Amino acid sequence: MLQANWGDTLFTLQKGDITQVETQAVVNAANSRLAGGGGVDGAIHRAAGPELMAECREIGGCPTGQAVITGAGCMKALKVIHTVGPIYRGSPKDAELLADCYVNSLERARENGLATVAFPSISTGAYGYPLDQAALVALSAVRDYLMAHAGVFKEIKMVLFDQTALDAYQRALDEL
Ligand code: AR6
Repeated sequence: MLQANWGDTLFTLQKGDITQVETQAVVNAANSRLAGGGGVDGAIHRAAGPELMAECREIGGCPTGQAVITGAGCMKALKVIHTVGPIYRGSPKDAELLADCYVNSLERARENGLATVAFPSISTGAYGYPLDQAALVALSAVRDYLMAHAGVFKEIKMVLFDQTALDAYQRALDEL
């Protein structure tokens, strides 16, 4: 399955580069200093230009599991929502913090009246969260939020960078 309808919101899985996706809000998998880095964070900062780093510097940081919002520099999106995933340790706290990332990002989007949001697979690169487990946590958190906030969003997309990630999220969606 590549899509679902949760609380009147279309939820889709797609493969691609999140900086190229049509969406009002792009979620970034940042670090707690909002200092930029590799992976999707690096790609978003490259696409947005230096304005994004200037805004991040002004905010200063973001605790794990929380989310902050900035402009999107020269990207087509209106806003970037920076969230900080947990570094995977294999403790029960990991799933809680990862779910918080999705919930708090959706909260920032809702507060700012953004109807479409694109997420990357948070914590599954440099932060080492096993893909299959992360996919289940991500999808249940998004599903529960959308069911509890019916009609708030038009579309939520998960943008997976490669086929392995897309397959893992597809399996998780079938399992839910
Ligand atoms: N579009 C969509 N997904 C992408 C893209 C892209 N352009 N590029 C990479 N991914 P990661 P994390 C996927 O490491 O694990 C940074 O240095 C990638 O294949 O970007 O949360 C930050 O500054 C993987 O599946 O984020 C932090 O220090 C997923 O995005 C740290 O890494 C997440 O991988 C955060 O680590």
